[in-house]
Amino acid sequence: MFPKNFLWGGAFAANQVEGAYDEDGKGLSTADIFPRGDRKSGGVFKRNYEQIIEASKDKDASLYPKRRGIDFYHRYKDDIALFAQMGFKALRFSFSWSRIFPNGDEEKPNEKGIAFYKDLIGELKKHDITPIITLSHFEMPLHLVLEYNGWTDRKMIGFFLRYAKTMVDVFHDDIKYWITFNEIDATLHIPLIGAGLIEEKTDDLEQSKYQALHHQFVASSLFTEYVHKNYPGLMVGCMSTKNLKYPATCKPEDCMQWLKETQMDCACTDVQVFGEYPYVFKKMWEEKGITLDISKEDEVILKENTVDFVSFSYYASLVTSAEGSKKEKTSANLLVGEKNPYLKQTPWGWQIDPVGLRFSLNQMYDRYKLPMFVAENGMGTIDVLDHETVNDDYRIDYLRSHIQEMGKAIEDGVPVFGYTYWGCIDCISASTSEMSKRYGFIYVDQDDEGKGTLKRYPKKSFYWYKKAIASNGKDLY
Ligand code: BGP
Repeated sequence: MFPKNFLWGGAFAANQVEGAYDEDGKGLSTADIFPRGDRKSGGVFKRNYEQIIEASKDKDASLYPKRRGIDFYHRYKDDIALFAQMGFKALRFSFSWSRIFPNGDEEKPNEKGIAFYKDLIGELKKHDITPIITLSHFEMPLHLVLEYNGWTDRKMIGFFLRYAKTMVDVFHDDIKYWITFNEIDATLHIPLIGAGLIEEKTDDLEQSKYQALHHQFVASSLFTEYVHKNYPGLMVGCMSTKNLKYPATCKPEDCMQWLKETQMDCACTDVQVFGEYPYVFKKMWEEKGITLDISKEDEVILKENTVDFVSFSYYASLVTSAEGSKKEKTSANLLVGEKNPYLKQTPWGWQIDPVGLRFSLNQMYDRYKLPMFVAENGMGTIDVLDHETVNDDYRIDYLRSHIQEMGKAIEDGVPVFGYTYWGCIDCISASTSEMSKRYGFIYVDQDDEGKGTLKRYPKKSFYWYKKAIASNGKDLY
C-alpha cells in the first residue's frame, strides 16, 4: 500500500540535538535560554525579558539543556551511519539560523556554519538519505528577539529571507524539500518559541501574535517565490501542528464547537495553501478588536506563492465540547483538551490514537488536494536501558498501529509521500527540555542533568523499523 519510493525516515531539530551552542561562530539562539521543566510541572514556554537577559549572560550551560543537545554537532557521522543501518530514505532536520547569521541582522553569513551543514549533507548523500529541511524550527538568533521583539517587526521578513536564500543558494542541488517554519501555528500558542515575541514588550499580545504570524506568512511566501523562480523542481511545504479533536457527544452544540476548533486548527495551512486568510481568522480578529498591517502587496504575495506540499506533526488527539470547562483535561503537543475515555495515554498524558492519523490525513487531503508528508509522529515515554538495549515493545506497538493507519489513508486515496518518525534518536524534549522523555530508536546515555557517556544504544524498535522500511511498510510484526 505504500508507494515504491516512499520516504521512510526520522526527524529531529537542530536545537534539540546539536549542542555546540557557542562553537564555530554560532550566536545565542532562543533555544539556549530555556531551563528544564518536567513531566509534573509541564513544559517551559515563557520567559520574561529579565529572565532572557539573565540566561543570555549565564555561562553555566548545564542549566539550559538545549545548549548541549546530544552533541550531534560532533557525532553526526556515527549517528547518520546508524540511521543508514535502519535503511532511512530521508532525514527531516533543521538548520540552526544562528549558526549561519549569529545575530540575525548581519549582512554576511558565518562561513563555518555553512561548512558544518555542507559536511552533514555530504554524509547523508554518502548513505543515500534524502534531506528534508526546516529553516526555522523553534529557534532564531536571540539578538533578533532583544533588538526587534522577533517577528512583530516587519524587518524580520528581510532577515529571514537573507538567511533562507543563502541556504537554498548553497544547497539547491542537494535539497529538494524545504519547510519554512516548524508548526507555524506555534506563534499563536507559544509566541516566544514560535516567533521570538517577548510578551511584556507588546502593548496588545493578541494583536502582536497575529501580526508576527502575518510577517511569517509573507516571508514564507517570498521564499517560495524565490525558489519557484530560481530553482524550479524544488518543493516548498508548509508545516503545522495537527491538533485533531473529536466532539464529546453527538449533541449539536458539541459538534458546532468541534467544527469551530477544527477550522481554527486548519487556518494556518489554509493561508499557505489557498494564499488568503480564512473567514475564521477574520472573525477572530474582529472579536479580539485586532486590525493587522496587511498591505495590498502582502495579499498579492500570499496569493501568488502558495506551497507545493502539506506537512504536519501528529502525536495524539483530544476531545472538545461546548461546556468544556468542567471536563477532565489532558495535553497533546502544544494544546490542552478533554480526555478521551477510549484512548490510552503516554506518561506525559498524550492520548495514543492511531486512527486519528488516518482521520487527519483524509481530512487534510480532502481540504487541500496537495501531496501529504507526515513530518512528525512519535511516542515520548520512559525507556530503561537493559543490557545495552531497550525492550521498547510499546514503541513498536505505537509505530505499527500508526503506520497501519497511514497505509489505510493511502488506500483511501491520500497521496502520502513520506513519514519521518519524530525523535529518531533520543533528544532534548521541545517542551520540557528533558532527556527522560525518550522518543528514539536509539537510546542516548545522558540524563536530565546532562550526566552520562552520550553513548548510543539501538533499541528493539531500531531493528523493527529496519524491517518495516526494508519491506516498504509490509513487515510490521
Ligand atoms: C513538536 C515539535 C518537535 C518535538 C515534538 C515533541 O511540537 O515540532 O520539536 O519536540 O513536538 O514534543 P516534546 O519534545 O515536547 O515531547
